[in-house]
Amino acid sequence: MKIEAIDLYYISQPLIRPFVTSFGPQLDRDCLLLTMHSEGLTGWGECVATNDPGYSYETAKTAWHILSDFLIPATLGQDLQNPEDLQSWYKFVRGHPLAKAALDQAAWDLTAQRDGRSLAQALAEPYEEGPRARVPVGVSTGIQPSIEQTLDLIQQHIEKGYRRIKLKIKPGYDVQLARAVRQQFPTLSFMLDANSAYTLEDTPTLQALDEFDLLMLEQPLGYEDIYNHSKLRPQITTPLCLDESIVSLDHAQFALEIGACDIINIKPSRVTGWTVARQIHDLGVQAGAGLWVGGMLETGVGRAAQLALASLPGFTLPGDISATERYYDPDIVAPFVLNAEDGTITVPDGPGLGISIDFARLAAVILERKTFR
Ligand code: OSB
Ligand code: MG
Repeated sequence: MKIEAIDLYYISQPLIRPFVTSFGPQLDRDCLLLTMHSEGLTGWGECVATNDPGYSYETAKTAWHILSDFLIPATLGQDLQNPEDLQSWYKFVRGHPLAKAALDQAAWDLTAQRDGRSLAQALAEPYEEGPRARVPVGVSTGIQPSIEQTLDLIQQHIEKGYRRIKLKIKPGYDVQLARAVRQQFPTLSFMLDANSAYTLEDTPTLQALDEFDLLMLEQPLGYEDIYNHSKLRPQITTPLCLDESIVSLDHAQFALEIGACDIINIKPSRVTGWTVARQIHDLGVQAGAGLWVGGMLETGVGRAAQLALASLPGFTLPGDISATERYYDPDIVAPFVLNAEDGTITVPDGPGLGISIDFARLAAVILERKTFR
């Protein structure tokens, strides 16, 4: 498939509620969308880099630059056979996984449409079992103004049908929070995400979390660290999960070999996209690691692709893939809803991403657009 044109969009949508993490609050969610055109088909990709370089060094604006000046020119006119082809096209650009992942997603969408199958079916090709029709999901809540409000919010999510809750923590807002949650919800499956807010010196605090029977503790230490996590892990009984530190297949291998984690949160965009995400999935399965699909407050475009990835057999833990109504109202894509009876979301089964774009809504949130051909 010759890649004939690419449209790039900078969009900004208000979040339904501010998302507060250890690196600050977020009220409006900026991101990039792109479309890749070939043979009358259109593949969609989302770049989850956002307003500020809090979670990643990339922002929507750095991604705009890297995409416009380097990645898109290296894509136009190429003959796309398989989405894996992109790995060699982008070798000359170091880093910038979030920018690369937008093109990777569009290429997976485009080739799956060409082959008349869903993205989930395309991703599941190497495995004997097909993609799951529904995947278990959980909800990730930002830091609330008080513990009281956190408990209320958890109750609301449970009533909606969510069966796994993730809470953000930061130093000074951790053990007390976990104790209150466990007291109120004795059997709740819940976990904590520190987004790199601690150091090894905080080991006693992290050990104090052991008694609350957490599903896992996500990324307590440095965002580039693997080694210190391997030192922390034997000192706590809570399963340790890495997010920020796993930026490539190599890093996943380092982490698993030196015993830095029990579980990996695989965010496709953090690792340049779905090709590498699936490689890490395979490595994780081989190593006996727990796996789940992470989220970046995606629009429906990215959400569809998260769901497709999460349908692979190794993703045994609920993903950070909540219903659309938790993020945007309305979204630019027809909403994804929670199946309250089993705490899952149904994986799209139409061709490619299987989404329908609300073009009127999209037009209303675009701040800038550019066509490349
Ligand atoms: O650390 O997992 C994270 C959102 C933005 C940046 C980083 C993270 C998150 C989430 C939200 O936890 C997950 C979601 O999309 O619901
Ligand atoms: Mg995280």
